[in-house]
Amino acid sequence: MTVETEIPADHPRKVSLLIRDTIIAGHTDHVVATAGLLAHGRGEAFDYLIGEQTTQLAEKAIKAAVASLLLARHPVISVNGNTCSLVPNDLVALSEITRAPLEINLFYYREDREDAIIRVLRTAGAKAVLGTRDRPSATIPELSSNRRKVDSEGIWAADVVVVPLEDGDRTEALKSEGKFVVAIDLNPMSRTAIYADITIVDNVVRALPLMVKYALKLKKKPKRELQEIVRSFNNDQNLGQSIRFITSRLEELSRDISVLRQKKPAGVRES
Ligand code: PTJ
Repeated sequence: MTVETEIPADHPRKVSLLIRDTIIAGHTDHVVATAGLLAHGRGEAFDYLIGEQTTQLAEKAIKAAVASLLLARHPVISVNGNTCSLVPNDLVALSEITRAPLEINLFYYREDREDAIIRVLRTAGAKAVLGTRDRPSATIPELSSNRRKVDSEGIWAADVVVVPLEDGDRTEALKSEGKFVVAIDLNPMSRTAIYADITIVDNVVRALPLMVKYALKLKKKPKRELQEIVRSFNNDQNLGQSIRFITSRLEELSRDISVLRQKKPAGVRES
């Protein structure tokens, strides 16, 4: 990957700039769509609102999401350009631990993008990648975008589908096909977020490594316990609390903006 700029080690926004550089490099290498750069900017803005941290609410959603993957008959992890560029190693690790194949599914489909994404996933250790043009495919009738074409042995046959960082229409379509949808989206008000069964309101760069950690931990738990974790999760409630988290954080900041000058992010943890 080609990195655009030297980022000084002491830059206060170093992590954010490094992530941004990864996305830009992904775009140069044809992994990330041009619109993916804009999507990333939108994500950055929402990440700022939650204090660039994994909230306890997101962690609860991560736990439920991983439990649902471990309980699934046929789980699949959908991969787009942004996710592939940001967290290829974690995608492969999560796929292996949960036995959920990776399937490339692009909104802005181009053959060179598909090839570039396969290369990155294979370099990260992926043994099999579904959704490629040489694979058997099926069509999701409710969708008119490129995303309608899915792998016959992947998303088409899946009972649980993970959709990290998506545009708005696919979750509804997957739901009408009877799938259980896990979304990762920093915007708790997006169409993807509100139609998914479990929405993780967090940055994929933090959420995916945590999902891997929970997958290793929960894999050892009995089925009963996993079922209880999924059953007790309420997505509407979690999204509502995520919005409240943002508003109360903003209210606190509006009373004392100086906390933003401190080194640590000014996050308000929910109890
Ligand atoms: O690679 P492709 O062709 O499949 O295209 C992928 C993009 C992302 C370009 C496409 O799905 C798209 O246009 O998405 P949207 O409509 O811009 O929506 C992206 C959503 O993801 C928005 O709600 C963002 O806030 C959110 N988002 C952006 N970056 C992140 C994120 N959520 C979690 N982690 C991020 N790093």
